[in-house]
Amino acid sequence: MTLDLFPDEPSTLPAGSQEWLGPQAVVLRGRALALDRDLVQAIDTVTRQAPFRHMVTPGGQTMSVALSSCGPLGWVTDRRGYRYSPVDPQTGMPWPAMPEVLQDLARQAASDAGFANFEPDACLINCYEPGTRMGLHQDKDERDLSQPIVSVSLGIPALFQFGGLSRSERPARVPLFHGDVVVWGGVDRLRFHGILPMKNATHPLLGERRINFTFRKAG
Ligand code: MD3
Ligand code: FE
Repeated sequence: MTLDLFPDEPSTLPAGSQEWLGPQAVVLRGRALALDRDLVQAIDTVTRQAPFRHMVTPGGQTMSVALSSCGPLGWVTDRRGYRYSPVDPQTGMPWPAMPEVLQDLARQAASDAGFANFEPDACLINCYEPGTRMGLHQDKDERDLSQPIVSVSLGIPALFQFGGLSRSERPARVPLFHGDVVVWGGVDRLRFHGILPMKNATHPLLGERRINFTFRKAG
């Protein structure tokens, strides 16, 4: 028999491997695995204060993905548009503080990927259930687009779409698993991207959910 050193990861994608999706976009497989329990604790702490909610886009569509945020700025959308806000519109309170475990992970991962001194001021937390999706979009609401974005995936797997600088370019499909971290910056920062409709699955820590953190320097 063979010993499974990485029971949470498919054997073809060993924890610790790096996959470059572009000149300045890299998947760090399993980079957050050892922290997973602390990260789940951080989700609970944040979402007790700023519960997951389904926001409405300027076009009037309710998002299938539920969102929360922590840190000095949070991302919000309503009929008036997309923006970063220092307060949670649902409570009128500042967003919860960014837990240290999240801040440290984001800084470390950015630095591993070649982006020194990343200081995120916004952490969006997306919650996906089976059937939910995030359509192709660009992230361009941040003030300084020279700053990277760090993303951390937990829970059930997703198929990520990684496109080009125009919507018409056919996107590549990249599976993202529990514990994967991705860093995007520089020439890859404005690529169109999305998440295909989530398949049914269950994860031992998170049940029928996928949680994705994205760390940004928004202000
Ligand atoms: C590529 N979230 O919150 S994270 C988002 O898995 C978002 O929840 C997806 O897209 C998710 O805006 C994907 C990966 C990601 C984030 C930002 C990017 C990929 C990116 C910015 C530029 C290019
Ligand atoms: Fe995005």
